[in-house]
Amino acid sequence: MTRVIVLGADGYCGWPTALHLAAAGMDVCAVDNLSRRRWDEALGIASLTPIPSFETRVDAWNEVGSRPIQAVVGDLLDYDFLHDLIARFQPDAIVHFAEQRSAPFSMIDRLHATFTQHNNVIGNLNLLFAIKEAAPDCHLVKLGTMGEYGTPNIDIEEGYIEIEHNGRKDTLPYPKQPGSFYHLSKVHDSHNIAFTCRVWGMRATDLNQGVVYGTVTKETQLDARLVNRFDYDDVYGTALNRFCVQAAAGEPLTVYGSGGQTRGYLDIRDTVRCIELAILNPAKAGEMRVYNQFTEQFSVSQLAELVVQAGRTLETEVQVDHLPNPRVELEDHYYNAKHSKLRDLGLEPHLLSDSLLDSLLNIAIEHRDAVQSGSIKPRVDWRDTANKGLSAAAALYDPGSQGALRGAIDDVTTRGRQRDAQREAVASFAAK
Ligand code: NAD
Ligand code: USQ
Repeated sequence: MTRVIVLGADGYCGWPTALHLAAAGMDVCAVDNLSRRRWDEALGIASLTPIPSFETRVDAWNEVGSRPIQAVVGDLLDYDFLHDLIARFQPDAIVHFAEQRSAPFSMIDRLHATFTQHNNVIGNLNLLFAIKEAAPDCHLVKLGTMGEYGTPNIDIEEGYIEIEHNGRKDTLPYPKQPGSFYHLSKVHDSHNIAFTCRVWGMRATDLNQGVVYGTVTKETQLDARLVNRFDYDDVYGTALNRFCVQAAAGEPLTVYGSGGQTRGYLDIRDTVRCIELAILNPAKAGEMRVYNQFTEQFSVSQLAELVVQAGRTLETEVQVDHLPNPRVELEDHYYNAKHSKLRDLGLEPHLLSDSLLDSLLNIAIEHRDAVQSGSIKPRVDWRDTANKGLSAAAALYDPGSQGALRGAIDDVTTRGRQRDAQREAVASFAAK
């Protein structure tokens, strides 16, 4: 039986992945520090779909799912917790989703930038040490991002590129030109992982995922309490999901700048399958594999046009606004990224179709009364080092403690009695 720890299992990608892996017959331990729920509160934003507590959704799965999962609340920044978890559970694979993943969040101000890099880089580094010390043969499946590469004027390869220079050739990591302090944190993670593969013989797969859309998977549909989050706000909402909610709420679509920004996109149902495929086909000892995890490329304007068309079939008139771009990014550029390796392993993509767009729009329409109109317009300007509108969130941070969100997550992570309860939970799961 394959034993898997899913880190970040209360999140948008982690939750449906934990369920999917359990349904596929794996022993799943779902871990999260629940910090994302706190960040949402601090920013005054919320998932469009009403997600129950972590405990409630896990209980619901254990009632209706084909194979139960175990849940543990814990923080990757707490090394003792992480080491203990891995030592006791002895996973074959660890899927690492547990990072601060919003580019706009990381660009709010200095505190959000330092917090993002601290949480992501140190959390990932702790994980590498814990795997090496407690389960060195375990396969790390790490979520990276297509945004690590930026938008170069040449084809993007899957992780590595053969270069000829002054008559000599080598295969080297593909150059990185990330577009935010968040995307930079992923580049730092990739370097740390590659180094430990080289030096300690770790086995790792870095999945450079594109922008994910959709919210429903086979497993989340089984019960209303299993509903996945659906972010549409300016900080955590991603392009297509945002556009569907904007259309449902009768707001114009927020295309930034001219809209020629092109990225790789994939359906959440393909995210969960890609993770399964990576686990079923592990990297070799000492190998740092890189797969580009997306299925289709679109420009932002193309996505907006698709939503306008889908609106027509639902008799909803959709307007498109071209807003001054709050980000610093190329709006008219070459983009051709390779993405065949997951297909070669057996991925059968769910391509963006009219029916998917209709169903996404219908979910958005069903919940449109919950849309907070103040969360739609972009509030984070890449050129500003102190984006005032969101400074309330900074009250959660303790500037004296390396930017970590200590105060706000103390009550849900590994302090005092809770740490003991966690150890018991891990021990009882490991004993099963
Ligand atoms: P999310 O914010 O919905 O989920 C991340 C989860 O990790 C949250 O539940 C959060 O509480 C948890 N977490 C964060 N820091 C933690 C820590 N230190 N210890 C324990 N738990 C912690 O994000 P998501 O959209 O599910 O993204 C998951 C991963 O996939 C991220 O690494 C992200 O960079 C990557 N990714 C996401 C997308 C996308 O479109 N959503 C695209 C490409 C890559
Ligand atoms: N955009 C708009 N209007 C919007 C929102 C976004 O025009 O209302 C544009 C952005 O300017 C950008 C593109 O759409 O050019 C994608 O933006 P996004 O917010 O959908 O995605 P991004 O910030 O890149 O981040 C998301 C996830 C992140 C993941 C990344 C994959 O939040 O975790 O790493 O997608 S990738 O883009 O491939 O790097």
